[in-house]
Amino acid sequence: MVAAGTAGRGEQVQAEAEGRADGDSQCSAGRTMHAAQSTHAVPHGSGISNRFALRAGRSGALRLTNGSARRAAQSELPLAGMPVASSLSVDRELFDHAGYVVIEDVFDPATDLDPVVDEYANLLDEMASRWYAQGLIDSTYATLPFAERFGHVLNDIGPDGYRAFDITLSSPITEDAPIHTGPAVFDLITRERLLDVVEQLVGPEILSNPIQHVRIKPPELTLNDKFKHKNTMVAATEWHQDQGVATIEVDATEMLTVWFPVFDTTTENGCLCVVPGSHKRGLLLHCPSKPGQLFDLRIPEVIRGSEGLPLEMKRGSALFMHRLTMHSSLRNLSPGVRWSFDLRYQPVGQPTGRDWLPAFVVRSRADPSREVRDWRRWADLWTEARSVIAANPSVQRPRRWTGTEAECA
Ligand SMILES: O=C(O)CCC(=O)C(=O)O
Repeated sequence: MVAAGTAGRGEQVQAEAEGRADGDSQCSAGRTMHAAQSTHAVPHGSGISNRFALRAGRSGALRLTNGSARRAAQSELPLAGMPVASSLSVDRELFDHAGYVVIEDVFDPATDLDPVVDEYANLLDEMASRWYAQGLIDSTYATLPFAERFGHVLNDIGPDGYRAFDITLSSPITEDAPIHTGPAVFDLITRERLLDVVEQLVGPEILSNPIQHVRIKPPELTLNDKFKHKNTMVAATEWHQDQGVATIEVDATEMLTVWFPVFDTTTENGCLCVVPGSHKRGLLLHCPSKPGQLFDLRIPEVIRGSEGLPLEMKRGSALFMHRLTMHSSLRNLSPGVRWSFDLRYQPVGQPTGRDWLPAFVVRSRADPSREVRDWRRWADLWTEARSVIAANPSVQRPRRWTGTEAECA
């Protein structure tokens, strides 16, 4: 554990997050992944010149550190070894081929991410004080570093306590259901550089889809049995497609997932895994969990079949992913926190798949006056929706899967 005296809160939490632990580091989507990914070389005659400096990340994913990777995407490189780009300009062909792209330096750590870390440190302080005063937790754990403190507070309060930190409303949605809607989070959702990338994939009229989460995962070892493997906000996530977790109305919506780490994510601390090209398989069956099972919703092994690629990602980078790309995440076996946001965007005017929750216009080239620019207005949208749902819970509709399908037995 490192706690640099002069470091900002972001640097301190990053320092806490560093370190290694042994454990399951495979993105097995039914079987083990390619062992040879880290040895991929640029094939002879691939047309990739020195302009495209290639280096292998620790995950083995090839990173294209400069400019377009179209030629690689078209055929010459294996799907498992791509695509990461440092330019904000999206190569649409590459995205359409792989079903995702990672872009580096979308966020500036100091100006974009550190304020979020501070906002959450304050929120943790506030919640710990409140719950302690209510006799719900044993201590405020005020002297502990963020990751440890978060783990202790969660252990005492239980899985429901996580809802106070998440950026969406989860069931049961009552008049006082907790949610976090702070200015630093709003600034992330509406960050211009991020929207510049989203616009290339979604078009110029962009809606923020309310299917969004923050996942602050303490070291798995610090969580007690109330949590273990039971909550995808703090534990690993099973294989799924984002279209599969929304209602059926979302099927025609060009929903884009944007996932980004607040601190570097690694195979040790639970990075995301994807199956490149899997969006071309269409929507796959998802099985809801049965009583006693430790997951929420997943594509059964008999259907998923393919191998996954771990996407280790740097602080500041962002993953842009097709709604049908199969993905999951690994367990956090590191001694530090694994922290990410997953947001979704779509063209204005299409259903969100959770139409009882508030969507808002983040960018409108045609009529910028439609954009919500004040975080307080955004927060109000959530409290207004909460009142409507609390008064009439039937506005919420179930997801499409029943679990009675043969593959879910
Ligand atoms: O961050 C994770 O653990 C999972 C994220 C995810 O599944 C998603 O964004 O849809």
